[in-house]
Amino acid sequence: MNKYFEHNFDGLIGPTHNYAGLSFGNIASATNKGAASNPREAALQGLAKMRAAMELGLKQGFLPPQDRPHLKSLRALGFDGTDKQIIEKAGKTDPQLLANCYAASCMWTANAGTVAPSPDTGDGKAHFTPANLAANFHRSIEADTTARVLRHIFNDDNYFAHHPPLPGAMHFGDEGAANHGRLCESHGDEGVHLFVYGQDGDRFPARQKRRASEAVARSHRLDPAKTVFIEQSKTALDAGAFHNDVVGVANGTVLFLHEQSFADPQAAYAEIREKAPFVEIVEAPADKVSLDDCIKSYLFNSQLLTLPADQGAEGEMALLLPKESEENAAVKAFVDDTVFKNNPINRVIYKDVRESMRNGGGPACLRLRVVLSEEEAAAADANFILDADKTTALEAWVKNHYRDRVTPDDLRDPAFMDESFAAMDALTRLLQMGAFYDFQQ
Ligand code: SUG
Repeated sequence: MNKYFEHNFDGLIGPTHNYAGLSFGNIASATNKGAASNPREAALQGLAKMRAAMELGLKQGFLPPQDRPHLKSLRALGFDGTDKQIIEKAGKTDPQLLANCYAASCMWTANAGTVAPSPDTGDGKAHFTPANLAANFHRSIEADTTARVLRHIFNDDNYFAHHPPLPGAMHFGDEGAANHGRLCESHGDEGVHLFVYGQDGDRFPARQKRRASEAVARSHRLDPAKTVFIEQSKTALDAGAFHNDVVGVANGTVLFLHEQSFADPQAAYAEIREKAPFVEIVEAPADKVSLDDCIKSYLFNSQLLTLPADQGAEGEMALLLPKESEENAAVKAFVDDTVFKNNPINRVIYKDVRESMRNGGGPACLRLRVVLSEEEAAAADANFILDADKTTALEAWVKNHYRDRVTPDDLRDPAFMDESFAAMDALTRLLQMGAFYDFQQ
């Protein structure tokens, strides 16, 4: 029998990770605007999280960072001359635009795209749609390269179907897997897909459009009897849940979420229960954990991981949470209570991903889940599937090339661009990618 495994593809955090306050509606991003970042620590924290998942016996992959500063975007916006002149001109005339072109935001691979595994699709292939990320300029410039990265790693038409990012920009704003979850009895069984979209709140705009989710479900040839479209609550959006994965996560038979996640929770739960009768809904009541605590601690931006057969009982799950959840008394009490109660969540791991958290990205933001059969996994590019040795090699690459402090002023310094490109050049050699990035063309 062809066995299926969930592979988490984390974003390898790039050398230009910085705090530029670029994401309206993302409270951490706004709060930390202008602070000094530590890209080296950020990338090592990310790799340590990947190690922790591998130590649980889980399959771990990664997506490489994108080339930043993105000179191609700066050129398209009218900056010309040599690379150095482009940085200097942009730094003088529009430092905020330069910061947009410097963002390392592709690290949050939950926004790289939406994936439907082969048991769920009409043609039996795994389908990928890169997110257009139209809501924020710095994120919208990720889509083309993300499409290229996904095609590069999953490069076999027999197994993988790649769709282009949705057209129509904001009209079909699509933020990828951050607003999508899959319920199933086991990874290889046909799954039920939950697509969560938003309507603009009073305070913050919604990024994911219903029509975008519908288009992705159509392209992926999902069975309408196995898809649910759910409106996010405006209360959650306005509290800072700019993606639904800040207030809920689905894995296997479990939907783990805050009671104020959905606009009409009872109707949503009824449809989910009808389409996925096996579902177990584990809900945090607002009187135990406030939305504010959720957003500060990223309780629900945790990875809910089904443990392999030799690591636990059938269907047993571990919750991999950010440290901030351990430090919040109400959240910690709820997590302890959840583990104590009779449900599949039996183990808890707290990891330090603070550098990412300060830009509003927790453990779940940092990974794209790709369920693959053994055959499909063998068809994917092995350079992007991790083991302990490859992780050590990536750590050495980070230590060699990354700064431990980046401030807004550094973005104006062409030497920082040169360092970043040198790092990316070395990475493409390490991963045998050829001349892959725009700056290498
Ligand atoms: O899109 N932050 C990202 C965080 C994405 C988190 N992803 C998920 N929830 N899945 C965003 O808002 C901040 C960049 C800055 O301000 O420098 C940023 O892009």
